[in-house]
Amino acid sequence: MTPGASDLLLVIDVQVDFLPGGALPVPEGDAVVGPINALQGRFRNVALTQDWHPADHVSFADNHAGRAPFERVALPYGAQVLWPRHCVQGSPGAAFAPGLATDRAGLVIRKGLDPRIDSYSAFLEADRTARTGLAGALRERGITRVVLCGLATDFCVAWSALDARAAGFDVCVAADAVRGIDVEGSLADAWARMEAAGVLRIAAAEIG
Ligand code: VGL
Ligand code: ZN
Repeated sequence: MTPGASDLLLVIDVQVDFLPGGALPVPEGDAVVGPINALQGRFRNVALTQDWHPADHVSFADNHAGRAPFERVALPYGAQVLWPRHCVQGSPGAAFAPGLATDRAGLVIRKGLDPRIDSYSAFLEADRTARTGLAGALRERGITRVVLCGLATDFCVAWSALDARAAGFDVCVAADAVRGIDVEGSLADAWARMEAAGVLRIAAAEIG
């Protein structure tokens, strides 16, 4: 694939709290930074996302009495995994990973701002109703294909990829520029759901 004017690299949640040593570390999360920086140089259009939660966010286990991280709770919009407190707005853990190139991004989108609703997806919050505006912004820029990379494969990358498909974009995931959390088989599930939706798995070396 040779990226052109209608292709966008969408870099999901490469933030301090998702790196080893962070609040919600993704195994080998730091390994995506180098490949993503290299990929950015091949795209004219780059967008970055940040998970960006208020302190009272519903996804934080410590906001639910007697609950522990990685347990599931039922919320009005469905089942929610409870997470360690992470990516609190303006905190050091919410910052982009040190070393991640950010200068070429034309768009930075923050998600998960509503205290009552989680948002793994860069397009649509977990209530499946509230929109971030990303789909419209990409359409206005003439984007037809989205290539995803970043963290975590089985949550924010997968949900964003599926919603990009649902919004009518062609979608690829750069398989060696993502890493997963893998809670109870979530990684294999995510790849299966993406494949079924027509999301293409591509190696970073095939892009350029
Ligand atoms: C993410 C869990 C909670 C992610 C964000 O970026 O994949 N995962 N918040
Ligand atoms: Zn989050």
